[in-house]
Amino acid sequence: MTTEFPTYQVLSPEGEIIQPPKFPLSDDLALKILRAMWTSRLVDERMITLTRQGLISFAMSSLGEEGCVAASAAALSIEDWIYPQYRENAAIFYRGHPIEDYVHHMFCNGKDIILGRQMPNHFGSRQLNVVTVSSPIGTKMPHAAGSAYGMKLKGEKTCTLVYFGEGASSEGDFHAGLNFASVYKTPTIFFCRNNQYAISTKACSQFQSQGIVEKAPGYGMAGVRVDGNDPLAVYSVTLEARERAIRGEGPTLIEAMTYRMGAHSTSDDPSRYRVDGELEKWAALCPLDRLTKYLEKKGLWDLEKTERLTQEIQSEITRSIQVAKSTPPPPEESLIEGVYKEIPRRLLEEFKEAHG
Ligand SMILES: Cc1ncc(C[n+]2csc(CCOP(=O)(O)OP(=O)(O)O)c2C)c(N)n1
Ligand SMILES: [Mg+2]
Repeated sequence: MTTEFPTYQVLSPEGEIIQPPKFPLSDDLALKILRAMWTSRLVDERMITLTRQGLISFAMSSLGEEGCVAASAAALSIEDWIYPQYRENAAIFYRGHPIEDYVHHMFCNGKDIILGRQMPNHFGSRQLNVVTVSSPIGTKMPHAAGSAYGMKLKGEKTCTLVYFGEGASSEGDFHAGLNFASVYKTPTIFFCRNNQYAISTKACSQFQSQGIVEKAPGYGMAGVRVDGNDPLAVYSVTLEARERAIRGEGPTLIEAMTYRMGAHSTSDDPSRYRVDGELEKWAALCPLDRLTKYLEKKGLWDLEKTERLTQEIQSEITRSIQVAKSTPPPPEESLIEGVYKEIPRRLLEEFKEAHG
């Protein structure tokens, strides 16, 4: 990596403060981040098991990336809009999204807020200002720039944050989103999770630049590279980017260096392309262990607390799965409703023909 964009780090892998952060994280928020990280980790694990049991069709995991997601979400205000790519359920859990609602969505049943109109793992929440995931990669970047421009025009003191993987930077929407945001100085945070892979494509085959943050000067915007497995560092740089946005100084590109420790999705087998020793190296840098050690050193956490918290989350997941299993599928009419103000005659005819 170049020296122009060194990797900002606050915590060592052993949870020691290496340098005090510019924006310190309060103990309350650190504990809230830890809970969101555990929720994400355990929910993902159980959803993957459900795919193997044939109960749901698809799941993705944020294993190893929960730290950068929960800590960046913690730096925002609830009025700020979040645009997830898909590996960011820690952000919606941080905002208080109930596990049960998430599980209904994964089952695509009648209580799924999008009524099964998308694949599982396309979560979102209107109340929590988290825009639903959509499958085409990169499409959220112009949306985040545009809606932030709207906030600016209305004089609101809010911003948007869009998450994306390093692979998404190869899409035209990346350029369109960053350029628009920079030209119009929109209050947008472009948060890249550089987890080293886009499915099986390694980052070094994805772009010739050193990384993603090197592109920030080209767009004339602020950029920072951060250790994505260091929640204290991520919180600090995201809060700084938010303050810059609210002051009217425009967008920031954050590149969080992390690693996708799980498979891309339940349709992927990473053993076919992972480099030997890589997983072990990153496992030693696990953000959940790092934050836990930091809190233990402060006397705020211990093994018993971990056991209590994980049991509480597990039983909530189990209860949610039971409810979701016995919830009926979405009404058939939802196939044609919710898009047009008035359902076109042709669609109605097709629906009647199919459903007698
Ligand atoms: C426009 C588009 N092209 C290709 C795909 C297939 N696809 C889904 S995820 C993915 C990889 C994205 O990698 P990255 O942005 O690094 O995110 P990560 O999965 O690593 O979190 C690809 C190519 C897609 N969904 N949309
Ligand atoms: Mg990636």
